[in-house]
Amino acid sequence: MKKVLLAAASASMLFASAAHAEKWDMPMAYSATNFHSEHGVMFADKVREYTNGKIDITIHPGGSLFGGGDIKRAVQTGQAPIGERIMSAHANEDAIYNWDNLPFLATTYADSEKLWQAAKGPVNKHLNDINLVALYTCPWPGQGFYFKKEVNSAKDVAGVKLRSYNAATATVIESLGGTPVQIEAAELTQALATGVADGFISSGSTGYDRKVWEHLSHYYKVSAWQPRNYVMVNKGVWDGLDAETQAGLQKAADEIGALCTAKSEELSLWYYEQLEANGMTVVDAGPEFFAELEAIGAKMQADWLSATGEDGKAIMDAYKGM
Ligand code: PCA
Repeated sequence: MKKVLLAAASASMLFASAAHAEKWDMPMAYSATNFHSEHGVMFADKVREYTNGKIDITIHPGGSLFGGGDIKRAVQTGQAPIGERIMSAHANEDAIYNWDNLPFLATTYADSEKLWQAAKGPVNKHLNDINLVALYTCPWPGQGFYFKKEVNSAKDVAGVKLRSYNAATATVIESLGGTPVQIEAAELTQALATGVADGFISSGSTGYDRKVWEHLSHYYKVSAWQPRNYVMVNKGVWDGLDAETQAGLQKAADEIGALCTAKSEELSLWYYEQLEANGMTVVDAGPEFFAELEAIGAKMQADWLSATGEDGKAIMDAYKGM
C-alpha cells in the first residue's frame, strides 16, 4: 500500500513538474558523437536536474534542426530559445568575435583559458547587443592543416581549394595563396569527395569525425589557435526566466563548460593517433611553412587590433597582463 502511494505521489510530482516544463529545442552544428555535442546532451541532463525539471532541453546535433550557418539567427530571433555555434563565425558581422582565431596568440589550453577570461567581458557585451546571452564556451583542439599532398611552404598551397569555417580561416587560406571555400563541418566529407575542396584548416577532432583519411593524406599540426563553440540563449527568453531557473541553468553551464574543456584537451592527442592509425602522415609544419604562418598570424593580430579598437585592445592588454 505504502509503495503504491509513494509511486502515485512521485508520478503526480513528475506530472506537476512536466506540466510546468518549458520544452527547449537546442540546435547544435557538429556530429552527435563529437565531444561538443555529447556535452550538449550532458548539459541538458544537468539543466533538467538543476531547474527541477522546469527546462527540458532536446539536443539536435549535426545541423539537423538548423544548419550551422543559421543557428545564431534562429536563436536571435527566438525560432530556437537556445543553440550552439562556433563563436568566430560571427566575425563577418563584428570583428570582435575573432578574438580566439588569431594565429599564435594562444596555442595551449592554459593560454586559451586565459584569453577567454580576458575576452569574456567585452565579448558578452557585444553578444548582449545582438540579443544573445552566452552560457558556456568550449575550445576545439589546436588548429592545423589538412592536405592531399606534402606541403612545405605557401608555394605548395598556391591555387589549392581549401575549406574554411569562418572569416579568419578564409584570411589564412588567401594569405597562403589558396582559394577558400566556406563549408560547414556537416558537409565537409562530401566536399572532399567531390573535389569542391582539396584540404582544410581544423583540429584533429573534425578530421577524425569526418574520416578525412578517405580523401586526404597529410595533417600539419601547427596548433595555431583554439576557436570556441558556445551555447547561447535568446536574451528575451533569458530575461523572462526567474532568478532560480537562471541560476540552475548557469550552474549546469559552468560545470559543463569545465568538463567539455577538459575532454577537449584529453582527446587532442588521441585524435592525432587516430589520423595516423588510419594512414595519414601527422607531423609538425616544416620551418618554411611555419615561418610563413607566423608572419600571417602577426599581421592578423595587428589587423584585428585596428578593426576592434578599444574593446580589442582591452582584451589584448588584459591577456598579456595575465
Ligand atoms: N572543428 C570545426 C571548427 C574548428 C574545429 O576544430 C570545424 O572544422 O568546423
